[in-house]
Amino acid sequence: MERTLVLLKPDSVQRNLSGELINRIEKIGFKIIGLKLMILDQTKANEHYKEHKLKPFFNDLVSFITSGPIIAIAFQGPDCVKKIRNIMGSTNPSEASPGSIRGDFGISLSMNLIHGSDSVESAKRELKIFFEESELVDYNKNVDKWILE
Ligand code: D4T
Repeated sequence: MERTLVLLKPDSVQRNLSGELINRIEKIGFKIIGLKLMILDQTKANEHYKEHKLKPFFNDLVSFITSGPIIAIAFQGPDCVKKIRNIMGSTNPSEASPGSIRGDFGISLSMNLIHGSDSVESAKRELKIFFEESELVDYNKNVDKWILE
């Protein structure tokens, strides 16, 4: 079953939006299989954002993501990578559609609330940064039969 990494960034935690954002994703039917609150260290932040290493905003990005607690969540479900990216909305909140997370709650490009892996390959790489395989819990719910075909 497909898995993805979601990060609730420091702005979400500080603005008391964690529950709201988790709720939006959970209500789709995606299952939390791992969850932890942490302050990300520089090494993990660099590793997570390594594709942006040469971008002009890289240092600010790492400073922001390490500036306070984040919540890392592993979600599981069919097409969860694409679907979660869709409900997050565009990277820049001013271009994000109403109804999307960034459209409804964001203004700032750097403080854009949430990260979601952008492909199945990225998800596999990123999940390893935040979770040991043994920390991911695969389990059944009775409601699965109403959600999963
Ligand atoms: P993340 O990776 O945080 O889920 O965001 P996106 O996948 O939607 O967007 P991204 O990888 O292009 O950018 C990563 C991160 O950098 C911030 N950012 C981005 C920034 O501060 N300035 C910029 O000009 C851009 C393009 C926002 C998200």
